[in-house]
Amino acid sequence: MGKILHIDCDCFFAAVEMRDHPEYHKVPIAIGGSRDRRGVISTCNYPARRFGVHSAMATSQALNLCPELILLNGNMSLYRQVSKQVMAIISGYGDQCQVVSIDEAYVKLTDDDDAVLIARLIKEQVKQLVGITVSVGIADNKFLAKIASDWQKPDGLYQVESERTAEFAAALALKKIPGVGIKTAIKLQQDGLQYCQDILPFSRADLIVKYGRLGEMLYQRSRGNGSSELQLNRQRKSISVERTFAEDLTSVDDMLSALEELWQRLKQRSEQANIDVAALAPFVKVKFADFQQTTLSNQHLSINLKNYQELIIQAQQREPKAVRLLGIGGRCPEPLGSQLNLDF
Ligand code: TTP
Ligand code: MG
Repeated sequence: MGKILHIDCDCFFAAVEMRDHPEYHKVPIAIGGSRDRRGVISTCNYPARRFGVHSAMATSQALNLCPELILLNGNMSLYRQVSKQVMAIISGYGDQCQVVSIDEAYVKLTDDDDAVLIARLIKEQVKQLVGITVSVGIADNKFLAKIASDWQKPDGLYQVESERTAEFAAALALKKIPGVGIKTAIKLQQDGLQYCQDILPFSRADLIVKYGRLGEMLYQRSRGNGSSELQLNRQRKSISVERTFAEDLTSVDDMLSALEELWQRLKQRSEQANIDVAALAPFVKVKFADFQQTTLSNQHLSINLKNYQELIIQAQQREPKAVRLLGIGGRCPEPLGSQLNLDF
């Protein structure tokens, strides 16, 4: 069976900054919003991690933990460009390559490939041509390959050999399984379940009765089972965010202030998914108090806050009714695959 490689860049945004600013090499740096504006940390380099700073932490907390932390705004278009270079190198090593986010991808190898050699070549080439390090995991499926790439970060290379799969999986903490979030992990721990080996004594049926779909997932992952099918050339047709309000919005002003929050979320989500919204056309979705729904879009507009404001004002004028849900998003203005390459 061909091996799966999972490649993940080390402290990606921070690594690009360190590459371009050698003076940041040994000092703690982070990319994130400012403390005054209640910003959060996108990521930080490894010196900063030693202070306990991590992604998604409030900037104020990060600065408390590490007062000398150098905080940078970040440069998304540069990171996207670097991401493309990394992905171009990776995709040269396997016919099947699935880009999962801005800094990670899977490659499926054939039986004849030497997985360790290819992993080393990818690491070397990214280091030489792009100037950052990646960590690579090798295993029989995507789940274990992803765990393995994290095993010896940074600049890591770790293989879970087929014959060691069961043993390796059994020793994993349940919270390491993608899809088991912190809340779920705490709930499982309260039930006396902390490691994959704690799941093994239970039958599949018992786990499903007790935990539903999570139970099925736990049954499979604790045995080291996972998919090795790559989703190829997945092109994102659209991206959107929406919110249902506890109390209906009754004025345009209410809608416009709700829009601000949606706009922040849309930007964040598209950045995380590495989608360039500049290539998409904006749309707004409005559901009224009577559950009637309308969608407004404009193929000729680009995505920015001002254009969403205009679409919302138009939607309100079309149906001046109270609003229970507001959504904004972007979709491909052209038929897929014609001119656009969304890289995702
Ligand atoms: P990750 O691969 O999760 O993190 P990382 O590359 O910074 O660090 P690691 O060495 O542990 O892999 O995410 C990739 C990039 O995505 C990261 O550099 C910044 C961005 N990001 C956010 O903006 N917010 C987040 O909460 C996370 C997790 C990542
Ligand atoms: Mg990473």
